[in-house]
Amino acid sequence: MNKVKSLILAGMLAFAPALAMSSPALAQDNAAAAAPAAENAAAPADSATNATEAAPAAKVEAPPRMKPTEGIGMPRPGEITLQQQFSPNGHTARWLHDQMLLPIITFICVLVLVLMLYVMIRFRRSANPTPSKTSHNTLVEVVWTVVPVMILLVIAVPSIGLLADQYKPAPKDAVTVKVTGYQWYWGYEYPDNEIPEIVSNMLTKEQAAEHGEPYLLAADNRLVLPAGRPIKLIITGADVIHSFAVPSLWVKMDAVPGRLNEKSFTIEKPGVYYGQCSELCGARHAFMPIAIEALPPAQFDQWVLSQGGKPRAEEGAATTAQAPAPAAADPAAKI
Ligand SMILES: [Cu+2]
Repeated sequence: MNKVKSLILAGMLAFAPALAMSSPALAQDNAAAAAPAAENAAAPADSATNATEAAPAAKVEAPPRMKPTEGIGMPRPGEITLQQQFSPNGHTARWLHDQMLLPIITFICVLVLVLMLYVMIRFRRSANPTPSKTSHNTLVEVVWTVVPVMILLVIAVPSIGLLADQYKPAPKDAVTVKVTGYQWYWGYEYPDNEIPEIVSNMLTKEQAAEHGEPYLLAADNRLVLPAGRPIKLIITGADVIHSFAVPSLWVKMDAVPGRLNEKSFTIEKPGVYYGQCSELCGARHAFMPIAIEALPPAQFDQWVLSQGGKPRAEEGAATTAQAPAPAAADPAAKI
């Protein structure tokens, strides 16, 4: 019904040909135009506003463009450790790095330094003119073999567990997005939601400042994903090897031409998370950022509709009723 209405309305506005030809593309433009307009209501958008005025009557409006939180989902000045994490694997990884590897490395470095200083001072030629000729000591040799093995074993347990988790296949109800790396921008396609590829380019310095976003990380069309639902990215490259990397979500996967790489993860909190291409891919490698906008599930469905896409049946059910819904919606998934 809505579509019929929209066509009539659009026809009256003499937009009919454009709408019929490329309605998803137009919706995308609308979303992009609506976002800045919502952000600074004082500054009226120009010609694009006409399109957005026509749209709400017929189409679902995209949720307003989310503002990033300073220091969240982006690097902070002077930061030396990993970024704050927003996915389960990210927490494990950061714990492994900060609580386990770093203390062990520090302890070993300090121990070796102290031993060397002791040897250099205590056994220098003037203090120890006739050196010992001892060449073997069974106890010491056993200790310095067994202790490192034990340390490696202790590290191996959480490390291999994390490695396995990182390659765990996504569950069936995961939201699937095909990510394509191009020289030098990203394309995001939602095959299950029937949303064709959305192209994402970097914002200029002026545009980024206008939107209150970090330059070199902000993008015009973000990769919109639901928070709290499992996500499956199918990652590929169109020309050369790129790498899709978002540090705060513990996501990094090469985008290789002719190959489909898979990455699954869950975003714990709604927010804006930034990343960059992390494989040297040519002249403008530094200018193809990744911006992920994680929306609450209901808003994500709204966004899918605003793009002319279809929220999947089980996703819709999950948003209306929280906890028991996924189990109840399972039979629907088989249809
Ligand atoms: Cu690159």
